[in-house]
Amino acid sequence: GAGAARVVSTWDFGVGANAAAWGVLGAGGTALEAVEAGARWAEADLCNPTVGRCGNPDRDGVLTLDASIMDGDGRCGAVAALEDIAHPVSVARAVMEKTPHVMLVGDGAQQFALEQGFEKTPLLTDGAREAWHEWRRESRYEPKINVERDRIQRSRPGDSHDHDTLGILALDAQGRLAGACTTSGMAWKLHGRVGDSPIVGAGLYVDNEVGAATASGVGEEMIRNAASFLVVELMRQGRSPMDACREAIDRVVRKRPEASRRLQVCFLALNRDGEVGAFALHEGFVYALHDGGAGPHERLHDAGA
Ligand code: SD4
Repeated sequence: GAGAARVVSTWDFGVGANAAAWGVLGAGGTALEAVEAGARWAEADLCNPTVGRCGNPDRDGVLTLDASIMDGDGRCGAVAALEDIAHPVSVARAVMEKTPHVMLVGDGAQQFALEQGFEKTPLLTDGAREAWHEWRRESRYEPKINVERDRIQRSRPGDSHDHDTLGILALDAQGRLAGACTTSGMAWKLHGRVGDSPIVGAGLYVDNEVGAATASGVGEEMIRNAASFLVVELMRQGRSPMDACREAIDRVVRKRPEASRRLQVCFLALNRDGEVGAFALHEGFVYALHDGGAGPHERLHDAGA
């Protein structure tokens, strides 16, 4: 049995990522293998405009991907602004396991991926290209609070699926923690912009002694606050995962009260005892939890700050 094993992921499409991760965890696999499997599932999802091969491009029409992976023992790897490689999380894992480095960016990251046998594939979908042409008519960079919820609700009434950055955290049957984060970043960003997702401590942080945290939303706020590290450190000081996430949101607001009214920031945390908590600046954030129980389920999280 998988014992206390569990996996949590950001947003409602996290249900699918969790199912992929559970295929590994439920069979006694490691937390690290599980989060990679979950992130790969999201990267292959053809209807998520914020992750992987269906992502929206930057201002110049170029799709650039950011990803990170971290093991609770402190090993970590990341890639940023990677182009034309379908599974950035696996390249991040290769950076962690096969180089003396933690992070590779841009052309260098792609060169390394190709050397490792990853294939170069054009990833921009027709839908993403159309969305970019549409955006260019006004060319205004104004991230919405919960971008995809608005968009998808309009196109498919009654359907409330969110699609956004995937942050995934797992605890395996041996009590090891791991996490991964993968994204195409903020749509219509400047070419070369890197968000929080590939930055260890900002979009993801994991420490077997304490717990793990990941983030979604406008990454500049996470970087400014070293936010995922902050959540883990607050848990180290004794906060529950939920209280740690709430206090980190308070920090974001205190630093930029005006901007906070217009930006979404969401944290998700899992401690070494398997307790889960989340908090978001604005309504609309959900996460998915799979613990091998009755089935995958979503937990709706109330916002507030
Ligand atoms: C970023 N945090 O690149 C990511 C974007 C995100 O939902 O979470 N989008 O800033």
